[in-house]
Parts: sequence; structure tokens; C-alpha cells
Amino acid sequence: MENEGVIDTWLRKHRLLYVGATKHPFILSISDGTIDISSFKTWLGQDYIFVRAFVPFVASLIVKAWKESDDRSDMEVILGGMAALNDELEWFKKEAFKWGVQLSHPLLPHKPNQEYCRFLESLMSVEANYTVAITAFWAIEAVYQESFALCLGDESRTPPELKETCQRWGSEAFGKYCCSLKHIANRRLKQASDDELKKAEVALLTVLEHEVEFWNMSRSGS
Ligand code: HMH
Repeated sequence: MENEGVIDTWLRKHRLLYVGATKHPFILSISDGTIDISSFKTWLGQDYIFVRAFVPFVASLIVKAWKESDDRSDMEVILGGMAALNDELEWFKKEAFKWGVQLSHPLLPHKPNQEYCRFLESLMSVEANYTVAITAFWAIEAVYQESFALCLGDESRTPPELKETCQRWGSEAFGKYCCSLKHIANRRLKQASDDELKKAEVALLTVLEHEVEFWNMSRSGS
């Protein structure tokens, strides 16, 4: 396909892993209504920790976009994502209170979460490449978008008390934002060197693997 971007080519190549991350049993259990609420609570607490680490990652992307991007609108799109994270952290606190989940001490990241956050940190360094980091950023957001959108479909039996969570990432607005990120990543990848392309593809795979582990962790509670 002439107009197909690099990302769609990679998603086709790594389809099984992508499906594993976006249609994980944890998500399927939300959408069919069989979710064990203790798994949801584990996910909620752990994702709050993840999102806190995600903020400096997005901040580092704003710096990279400002320094390196050939398109001014990149920074505005990323800044919009950052603004949404401000809201998101407040939402986590409210939601945690609702479910009786303790977000302060002694909430500690489980190993898969720690490893995922460490990966984010590696992409935050000044040496980390903008194209590679924006590709990872898109993948991180897209997995949640696709996963939670599944829980909002007509066929889904998502428990009403989890609808708001699914709406956060599964909404059309979040979908549009992910499209903007994909557009930026594809534009950069089109001009990238072979070395950058290789690294960006590895970063995409690494995100998908971490996402699968994150769902596994939420499901098993450890
Ligand atoms: C683990 N991946 C994880 N948490 C999130 N909140 C997102 C992606 C999307 O922001």
C-alpha cells in the first residue's frame, strides 16, 4: 500500500504481540463483566504509579519536540497530552478513594511496573532519540486506547462502575489524540535513518511486551 505508514507495516508484522497487548484477558474480563474487582484495584494503584512516571517522560518529549522537531504542531499535540495527564492524576485519586485503594504509602510498584518505568526513564535521557521516543509514546497511548475502546463496544458487558475508566482511554477524543501522535511518529519514521528505524521498531515491541506484563501483573495481583 502506497500510503501506508511505517507503523501500520510494523503492526502487521507484529500482529500477534499487538493483539496480545490490546485484547488481553484482563481487558476481556472487563468487557465481558467477569472481572475480579481485586484485579481492578491492583491495576488502579499500579497505573497511578505508572502515570506519575509517565509525566516526566512526556515532559522530556516536549523538550525533544521543541529542540528537534521540524513541525511546530508536534509540541502542541504533546502539550495537550500533558494537560490531560494533569487531569488524569486527579482522576486516579478520586477513583482510588471510591474503591478504597490506598495511593500513598505503602503503595509500591510491582516488578513489571518497575521495569516499565525504567524503560521510560531510558527514553527520557538527552541522548535518547526523538523519533524513537515518540514512536514509543504513540504505542503506550494506543494500547490503552484500543484496549478500553473494546470495553465500550455494543457487545460489551462492562460493569457500569467501570465505564468511566474505559471512557477515559476508550473515548473518541482520546482516539483522535492517538491518531495525531501516530501521524507525528509516521512522519518522523519516513525520514529516519536505518539505525533510527531499527531502534524505533524495537521500542515499539518493548512497549507491547511491557503492556502485556502490566496486564498480567494486574490480573494476578503481583
Ligand atoms: C501501563 N500504559 C499503562 N498505563 C497507562 N496509563 C497508559 C499506558 C496510557 O496512558
